[in-house]
Order: sequence, then structure tokens, then C-alpha cells
Amino acid sequence: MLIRPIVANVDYLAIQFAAKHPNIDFERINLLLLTAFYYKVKPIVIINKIDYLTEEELCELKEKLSFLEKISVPMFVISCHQNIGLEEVENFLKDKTTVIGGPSGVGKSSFINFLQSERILKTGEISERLQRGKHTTRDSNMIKMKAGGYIIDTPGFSSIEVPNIKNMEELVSLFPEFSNIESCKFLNCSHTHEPGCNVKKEVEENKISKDRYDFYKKTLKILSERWNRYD
Ligand SMILES: Nc1nc2c(ncn2[C@@H]2O[C@H](COP(=O)(O)OP(=O)(O)OP(=O)(O)O)[C@@H](O)[C@H]2O)c(=O)[nH]1
Ligand SMILES: [Mg+2]
Ligand SMILES: [Zn+2]
Repeated sequence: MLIRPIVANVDYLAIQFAAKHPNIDFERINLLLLTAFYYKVKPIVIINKIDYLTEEELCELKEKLSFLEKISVPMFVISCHQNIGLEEVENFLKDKTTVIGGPSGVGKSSFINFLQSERILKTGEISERLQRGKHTTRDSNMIKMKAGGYIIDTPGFSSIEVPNIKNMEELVSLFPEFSNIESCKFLNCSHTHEPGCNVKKEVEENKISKDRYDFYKKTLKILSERWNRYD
């Protein structure tokens, strides 16, 4: 169960971003991945609005996201406007329950409109009832997909924070790429300053993504401050 927003019994957390407008926030992707692993929900990553990219830019983007393959997270590039890649994700999500999360304006509602049989979600338009300039999803909605299964649109993921991880061992366990390598010299290695650290070695050899490693260190720092405060 994800505590906030409350969503129970989901098969997948679909982390959606846009190639542009707004730009991808890689730290946010990592935070959502961490959250998915923490709550034991399988993550997938969807990048929408690839119609904004040239072929070359699309290649660069895929390269930047290649760390996902190493941690067995499926990645899809789509365009809701140009109908690219939509069916592939639909087939993947068929008969499952998926919660979709990501920043405002990346096209979550647009994508869900494709997945459901009837178009009922408002996207980007002016809402007559609410008289707001831009229609942003404000409630969680569970929607039946035309292919079978359910999709949950929720606005809550913009405010997500580092989950309540208890200790360093638990944090390390949420970085799958740190565990399937040779053990470090010290059993309780924090993978920061210790000699004989194989995580650091893999980062230096570009086998573990530097971004992911930096995110690990940043998260460890945030958590250490929390742990010290409550001890
Ligand atoms: N260029 C382009 N624009 C898109 C695409 N998909 C959606 N948009 C536009 O992006 C804007 C935001 O789309 P929404 O579907 O409302 O985004 P959202 O993620 O549901 O936003 P929130 O409800 O605020 O979280 C709208 O103007 C859409 O028309 C796409 O594939 N390409
Ligand atoms: Mg929306
Ligand atoms: Zn180490």
C-alpha cells in the first residue's frame, strides 16, 4: 500500500514524464523508483510527447534512460498526440491495475483517455464547473481500461518525499544494481568512503549509472539527518 496517496493492491506504478514541456526531472524519476521499490510495486517508466524530439534527440534520451534496463524497469516512449507507442503500453498493462504518477502537464490524463473506452478526463482545457484556467487532475480516479484492467490517475505524486526507510541496509536493498555485484570488502559498506567498495568501482567503470549513485548518496544524506533527529 502506498500511504500517500492511498492506493492499495496495484500491480504497477507507471512513472510518466514528458520528453519536453515540461523537461524530464531525473531526480524525480529516481525518487519515484525508490518509492515503488519501497512499497513493492513494480515500476515502469513512460516518456510522453516524443513528437517534440528529433530522431537524434530521441536516441540521446534513450541513452540517458538506459540505466532502467540494468534494473529491469520497462521503459516506453510514446506520443499521445501522434499516436506513437500507445498500443505497446496498453498491451503491457492489460488486465493489471496500474497507478499512474508524474508531474503536472506530462499528459497523464491524455494517455488515460486513450486507455479507456470513453473519453471522460479533461486535459489542459478550461474547466467550466471549476472556472480554473487549466484543468489539473485533483482527485484519484480508478478507470476501467478498454483492453481490460484498471488505471488510477492521481495528482498526489508531485508531493512525494523520501519514504520512511529504517536504515542503510534497507536503503541499499532498494538499489537493485548494488546487490547483484561482487560484495564489498566490508559487509556493512555504506558505499561512500570505504576502501574496497565494489559499488564505487562499478560506478567508475560506468557499469552503475553515476546519476543513480549520486541519487543514492543524496538520499542517504537526507535519511541520515532524519535518523539522527529521531535517535
Ligand atoms: N505535444 C504533445 N502534447 C501533449 C501530448 N500529450 C498531451 N499533451 C498536451 O499536454 C498538456 C497536458 O496534458 P494532460 O493530459 O492534461 O496532463 P496531465 O499529466 O494529466 O496533467 P495534470 O492533470 O495537471 O497532472 C495538454 O495540453 C495536452 O494536450 C503529446 O503526446 N504531445
Ligand atoms: Mg490530469
Ligand atoms: Zn561498498
